[in-house]
Amino acid sequence: MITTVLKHQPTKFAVYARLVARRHASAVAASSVAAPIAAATSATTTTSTFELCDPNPELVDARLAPSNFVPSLAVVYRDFCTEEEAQSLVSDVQVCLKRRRYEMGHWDSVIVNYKETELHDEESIISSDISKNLLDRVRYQLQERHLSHKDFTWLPCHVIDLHKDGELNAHVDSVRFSGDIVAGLSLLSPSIMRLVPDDDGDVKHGLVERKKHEAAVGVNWVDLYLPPRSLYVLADAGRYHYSHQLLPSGSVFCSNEEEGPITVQRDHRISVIFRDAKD
Ligand SMILES: O=C(O)CCC(=O)C(=O)O
Repeated sequence: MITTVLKHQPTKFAVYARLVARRHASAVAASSVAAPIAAATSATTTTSTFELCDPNPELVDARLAPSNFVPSLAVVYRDFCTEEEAQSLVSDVQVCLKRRRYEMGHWDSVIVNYKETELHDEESIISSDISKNLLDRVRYQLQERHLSHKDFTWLPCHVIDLHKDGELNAHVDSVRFSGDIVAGLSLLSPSIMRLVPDDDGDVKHGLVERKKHEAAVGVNWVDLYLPPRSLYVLADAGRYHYSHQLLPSGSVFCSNEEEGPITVQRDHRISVIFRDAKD
């Protein structure tokens, strides 16, 4: 249950521009969260126009961030998609997910009680135009606001279905295939994502190692509140030098005294994750 509603609504401005949306075209194998084995090798282009969104800084609690943290490293866009778009995308991805069982992982897994798939054949899996348009709009936002400085190729979207009682523990995404951003569309349930400085820039294997690391880095962290239908982006150092995790249900988010705390009950959550391929 959300006990307090954050006040600010997103400010949007109309920027209509020509879109060159890169689409992955390679077939890839399924991946795990910590070490995706996907690779995108070629791209096709399409032309569309979309409205760009501005981020919602009130959804980021950086009060205990390290002094070199800058807002562009972790951004959340509230209400990135409409209810209709969210429902459409959930229905499309559930066609793939319903054939799978929740995986429990082993005792110190990064992710527990989850299903996952990769949209390596996005054109055929995503059947509705509403969902297709939404995925293109996300890519356009990421391309224009977070990746405009470089030429890149998209990896196939990665979909995670996290059970209400599932866990997504602290990790840094593998740098083997994935590039400068990790961005996710959060569907169905709210959650809090915590970033903790991790200068090794690589996955901490094993619960003991992760706990030791957390103890060593002390109290520095950044929390992102991810309401359903929001889009988060971890960019550059936010992706390479901070681990990310979802806090347990019942955790509290508070970005400043004025907004007040909100208690976030995490339920069944689906996320659609976008990554650029490593250069
Ligand atoms: O479900 C999410 O939004 C987070 C996914 C994640 O941590 C990852 O793919 O590395």
